[in-house]
Amino acid sequence: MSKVELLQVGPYPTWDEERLNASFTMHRYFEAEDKPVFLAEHGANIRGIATRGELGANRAMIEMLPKLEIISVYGVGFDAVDLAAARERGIRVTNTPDVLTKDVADLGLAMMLAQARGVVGGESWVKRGDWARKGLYPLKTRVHGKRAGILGLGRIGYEVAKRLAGFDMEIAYSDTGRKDYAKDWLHVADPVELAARSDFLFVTLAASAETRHIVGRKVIEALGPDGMLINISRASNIDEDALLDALETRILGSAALDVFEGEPNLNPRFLALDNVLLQPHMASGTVETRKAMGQLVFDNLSAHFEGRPLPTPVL
Ligand code: 8YV
Repeated sequence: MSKVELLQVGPYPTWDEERLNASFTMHRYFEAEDKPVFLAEHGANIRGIATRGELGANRAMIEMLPKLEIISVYGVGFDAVDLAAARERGIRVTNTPDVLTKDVADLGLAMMLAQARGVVGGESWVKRGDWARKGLYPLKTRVHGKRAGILGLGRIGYEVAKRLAGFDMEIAYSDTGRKDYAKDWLHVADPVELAARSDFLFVTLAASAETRHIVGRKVIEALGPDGMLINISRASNIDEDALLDALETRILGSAALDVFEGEPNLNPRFLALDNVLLQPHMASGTVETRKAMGQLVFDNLSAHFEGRPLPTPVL
């Protein structure tokens, strides 16, 4: 029997590519020079899309695939998939929740600590010989005991808060309502109010059209010149122009960011700043988690084409 044909939107680690290639015919979209021509050539027989969180599948792509049945996302975020287009045609969508939650939270904490304590600058201080030449490294900011705000207390926000509790921080969160699993933490409905009472504001919201630019000028100004914004969700949750303006003028103290509009080609204004920590969208990037994510992508596709229930459906 011939193998089911899939569209592969972006590269995966070798172990995932080998497993997918063994079971499916993979059409490597990301290597095609002329993408519309590639879709016109191969689209007719493609029954599934294997994509990544940040790459998704837009309406134009979905419409070029008349036999499409399933979109399997390597990532928890499915905001880049046009769900309306999928729903209209009864196309299933899956993601990879849970397996990445703790790694994403770990990186959020690492970013806060690294940025507050100047870990990256400290290493340059040693390597550039400044320690011997100039003396002691400039003093940095304390983390423990400070006030943390979590914008979005879902799975990732909850794991961030749990870790912050270990640093004796005062924890508050904004979400659609009070969460019964967050009894020790203060619920603050308004994100501006949350920012105003935070030294460190973590953005851990699942992104959607409704949350676009939820962190805008008002939230950023409320966080203020001593505050730090940490984003481990999606760039669309933040008004990037407002953020850049505030960082440049020091209306906001600093930021630690793992995600950017137009990544990997981020706004060059970020590169000129000395009050940001920039990470290459790697919060889920451990071997252990990426292996589990790849397995789930494969398991969802296999289950669908073998007529079994999907392990982690979105639609
Ligand atoms: C990416 C992510 O999918 O989980 C998400 O939503 O954005 C990430 O895990 C990952 O970078 C692989 O591309």
